Amino acid sequence: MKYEGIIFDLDGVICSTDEYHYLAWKMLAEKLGINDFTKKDNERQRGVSRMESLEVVLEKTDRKFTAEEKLALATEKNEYYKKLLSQMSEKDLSDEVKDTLNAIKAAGIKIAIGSSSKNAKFILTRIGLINSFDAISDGENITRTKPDPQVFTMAAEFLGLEPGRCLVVEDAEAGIKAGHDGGFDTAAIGSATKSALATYRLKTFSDLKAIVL
Ligand code: B16
Ligand code: MG
Repeated sequence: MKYEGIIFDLDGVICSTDEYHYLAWKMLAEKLGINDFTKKDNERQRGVSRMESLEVVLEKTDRKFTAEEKLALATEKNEYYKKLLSQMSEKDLSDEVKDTLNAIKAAGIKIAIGSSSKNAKFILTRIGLINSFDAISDGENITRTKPDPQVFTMAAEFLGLEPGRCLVVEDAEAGIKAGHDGGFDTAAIGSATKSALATYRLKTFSDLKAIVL
């Protein structure tokens, strides 16, 4: 087996919560009178922390905010985001993702989540995957978000594997850099395929099977 463990990013890889992040930031932007927050701006928010994501929005206004006000804005965005998440169910997990994860597990390969999000366990519960992974490394156990490798090195540690034995699957350029800098091979999907650092590029999630099985 080429890899003993696969570490999956969550938002934009396992499920489409990346779209909800975008919608929630757009709601906040519009409340601040910023009407030109676009998907292109949102690309820079993939994988990075909530507070860094807020700065991407605030670059688009001349208004100045104190640290306390910024915290309140990030909390407000998270409330919009959680409202969108609470409407999710097992129907938001695609058959392609479910079948691919099952095939990887059946081959005896360990699987983990490596997500910057503090909402990761809530999302996994909504889509019925909370008990499906051998380890979960997320925004609750890290001090630095992607592009720092910490979330992935901790996931590998939780699996009891060396980074060189694991593959990281990511939709964010920041996540590919994190995987690369942590000594992992990486499989890029979606916008992360632009990254020159990716080991593999997936057209669709199930392409993983040809790489790892
Ligand atoms: P939260 P991932 C990341 O999740 C998102 O891509 C990123 O846009 C977000 O800012 C970050 O989680 C923190 O999320 O506000 O929910 O704690 O892609 O690493 O699964
Ligand atoms: Mg992601």
